[in-house]
Amino acid sequence: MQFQSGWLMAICFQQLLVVDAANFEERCLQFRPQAFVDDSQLTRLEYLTEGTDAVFPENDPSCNSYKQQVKANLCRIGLTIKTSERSEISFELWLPEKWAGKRLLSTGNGGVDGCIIYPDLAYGSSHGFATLGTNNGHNGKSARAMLNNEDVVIDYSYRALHTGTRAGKRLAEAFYGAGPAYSYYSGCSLGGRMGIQAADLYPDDYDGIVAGAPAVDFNLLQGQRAMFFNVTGAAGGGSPDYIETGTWKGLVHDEVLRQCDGLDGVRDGIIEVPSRCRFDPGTLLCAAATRRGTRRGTRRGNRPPSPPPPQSECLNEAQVEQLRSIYAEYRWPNGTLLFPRMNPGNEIAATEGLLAGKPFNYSVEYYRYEVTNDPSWDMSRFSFDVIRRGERTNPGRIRTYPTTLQRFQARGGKAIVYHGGQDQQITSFNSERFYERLAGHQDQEDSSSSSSTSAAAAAVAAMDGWYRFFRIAGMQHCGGGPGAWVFGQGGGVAAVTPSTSSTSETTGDGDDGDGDGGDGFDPATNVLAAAVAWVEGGRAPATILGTKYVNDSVALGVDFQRRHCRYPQAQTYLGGDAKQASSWECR
Ligand SMILES: [Ca+2]
Repeated sequence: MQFQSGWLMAICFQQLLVVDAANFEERCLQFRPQAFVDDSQLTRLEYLTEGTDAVFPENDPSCNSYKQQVKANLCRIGLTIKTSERSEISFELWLPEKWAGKRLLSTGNGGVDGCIIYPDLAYGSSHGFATLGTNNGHNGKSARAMLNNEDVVIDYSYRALHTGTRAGKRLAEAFYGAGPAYSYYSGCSLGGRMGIQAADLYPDDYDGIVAGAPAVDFNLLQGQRAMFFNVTGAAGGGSPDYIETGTWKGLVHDEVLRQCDGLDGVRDGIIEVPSRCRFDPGTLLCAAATRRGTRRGTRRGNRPPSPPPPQSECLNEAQVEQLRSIYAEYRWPNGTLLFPRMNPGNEIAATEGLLAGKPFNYSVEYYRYEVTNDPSWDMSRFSFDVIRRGERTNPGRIRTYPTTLQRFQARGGKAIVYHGGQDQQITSFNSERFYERLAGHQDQEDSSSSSSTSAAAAAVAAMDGWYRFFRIAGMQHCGGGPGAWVFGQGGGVAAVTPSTSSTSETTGDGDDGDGDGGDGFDPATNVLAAAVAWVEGGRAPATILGTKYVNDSVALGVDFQRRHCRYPQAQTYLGGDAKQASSWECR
């Protein structure tokens, strides 16, 4: 074990709060959380031991989750908390017996959910965080509860999280006898947006925020995601030029990789720097075949023209035009940008959603229950007008596209943002754009600088002090994909991060000193540990070493690791074995 993190060791040995098991169980069962939170009702109070299941049979069936194995001894608290006369949240707080570092972790939600992400509660509490989650103000995976109820929309936008966080801090203080020393947030997708929104509206809520694939500029994002269906047409024979799923996964994906995979020097299915990939679908046009068929038909007169070649080999002009629209920036009729372009290389996963030839469910729910309050709204009514309406009404202030997070920055908050380069739900180019937006509003210390290059460098340096954005090459939406996508961004496989000391890669970071070393909670490989090291020790992450397991199975062992670069640095291949992290460098 290394002791370079002595500062943290010292803090943690002081603050690690351990109560003997019998006392802890008794204290848990005698605790009256509802006495400490206004307008709350107790729904669950139990002591759970490591390895047993937390069950939640009342969870909405659409959440498709009824139990979660806990990974530490803990006190599980469930409350409902009223947020207005016509809205409430379901709230869970898992208080571990070993409260490492007196830390609180709030977790986010996804999509248009109403589902507590229990694997994240298990993950946080396994590392000693008092960890909370809420149902974000409604139950299940539909936004129907928002119909004509702005309070439910407000909960979904920001109030459920803020209410839960406030309750979590209060309850931790009441239970442990001392309030949290540090508060963190971790969430992805809608949850990434929730983290950014919290930094904007409630900058004191968190010291450290880990925000993945944030759904910022939310109203226009919903418009952009709705658009794909109108371009692809309907699956199942509904549209003559519909591109079949098999064609997307085969012909189109292969051609994207043929054009772009090798740009980084290694053909491995990973497009390291997506901004360098400008996919040209023109190569897929059945031009030669079509012309041959036409000539033959004309010259020989009485012989029918050849049938068009199958879609698995090439595409007709309408289909190629379709691809041009899909891979292009989405623009308003006047040509200004509405939303950045889709990530090339995401096709295999995108056929499950944006490219499925079906209306994109999250967008439909948003227009029905948040924008128009009309449950009969469907994609036949989709237009630039309804996108404008969403942007104008900005339901529940959900837009989340600030030009600055100055208050969060000023109070010393740290944000780590990550986004997969082959994301099939929210384009990573949106996170690049958001970084530039924030960077453009940095106060420049050297205002006399006449060089735009040095001004840009100064802006990046200023951003590095509080906001770092990591492009996760080859990752899909929040996880999965051909890249090294495991780095502690959430529960499940993503939580199983190896320690640097247990791999061939040694960066000198060693154990993070959280008192339970050797569990992989290492700032070099784990983004949540990196946030802790940054907030509590001032050690900002330069890179994040991601891990790819063989077939994404932890049991099969590590396939390879790669360091993810912080924007605007880009992954650069140096040569040698591409599966060695040392064969790459961020420049
Ligand atoms: Ca590559």
